[in-house]
Amino acid sequence: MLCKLIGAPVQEGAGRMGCDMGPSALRTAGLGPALQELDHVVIDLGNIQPAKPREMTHPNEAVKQLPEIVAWIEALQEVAYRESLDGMPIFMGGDHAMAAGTIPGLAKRAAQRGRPFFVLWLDAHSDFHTLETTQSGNLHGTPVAYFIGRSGFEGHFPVLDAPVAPSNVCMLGIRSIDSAERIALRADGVTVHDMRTIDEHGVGALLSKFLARVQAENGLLHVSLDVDFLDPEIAPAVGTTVPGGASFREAHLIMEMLHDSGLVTSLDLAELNPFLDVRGRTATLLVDLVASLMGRSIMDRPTRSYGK
Ligand code: 4U7
Ligand code: MN
Ligand code: MN
Ligand code: MN
Repeated sequence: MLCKLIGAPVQEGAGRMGCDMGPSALRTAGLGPALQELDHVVIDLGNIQPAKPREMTHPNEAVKQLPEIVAWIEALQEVAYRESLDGMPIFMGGDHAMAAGTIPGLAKRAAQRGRPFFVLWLDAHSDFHTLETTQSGNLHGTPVAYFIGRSGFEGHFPVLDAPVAPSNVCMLGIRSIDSAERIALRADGVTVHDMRTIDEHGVGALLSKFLARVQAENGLLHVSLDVDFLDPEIAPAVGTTVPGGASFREAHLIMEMLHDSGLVTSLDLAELNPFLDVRGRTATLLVDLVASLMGRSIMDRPTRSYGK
């Protein structure tokens, strides 16, 4: 498989700086070589550069860095559309506002191909705020509401060519939702499997059900992985930690099942903040998770342990 690494060093969507170093940390942790070891062809397209932000304001005064984020979204939508013509784009973030660029670009490509488009959203948060409902004003909390076509972005974020059907979005790992988000998620019919549901049924059963649907509909599947999906004990390099996240094995099982399904056509790695990492542990874990997604399995990999 041709894997295209694309750096998206967005940091203006998060409350704290540092996500701009994400692509660099993933390269340093050996994302490219890990994929080559699995016999993939890897090309690194470097980092995306947004155009100069245009002046722009919003009546919700909480909203932060709107011109910068709009510039990023525009640039990423174009790149995602272009680079999804062949191979598997792997977008190295960057805060999760990146998904307001990558996903609409990929969804446009799917529509052009006449294929249904699905999103597996792995996150502690639902990122379902609009520009009107966000209270923190951090725009990494808005991409899902935008790409499914909720109103509340008009005149600011680009008009969508192909909104994603809310019923084609499956969220796993959720454990922090604001009330405005909760109400809208129910109304729009997004599938939300929170941590309690994972505890009760196991990630395997929940994921199989979703994958069966993607397969039955001959869909293209995008995976958007926010580092805070993982428990902060194993993935400390994130600005918005929420306790009680996915375990090491839950995360690997998801990746292994995704690999076996053969359905994944693109990937976001979002919210890695290397400034908050502990000796590269989180970046290394992400590389290992991507390797699982791309075909590494326990039976044919050397054992690696942290520490000395
Ligand atoms: B992330 C939050 F209030 N909902 O709007 C907000 F809890 O990409 C968090 O998932 C958003 O990390 C988190 O600021 C965005 C908050
Ligand atoms: Mn997120
Ligand atoms: Mn999150
Ligand atoms: Mn976050």
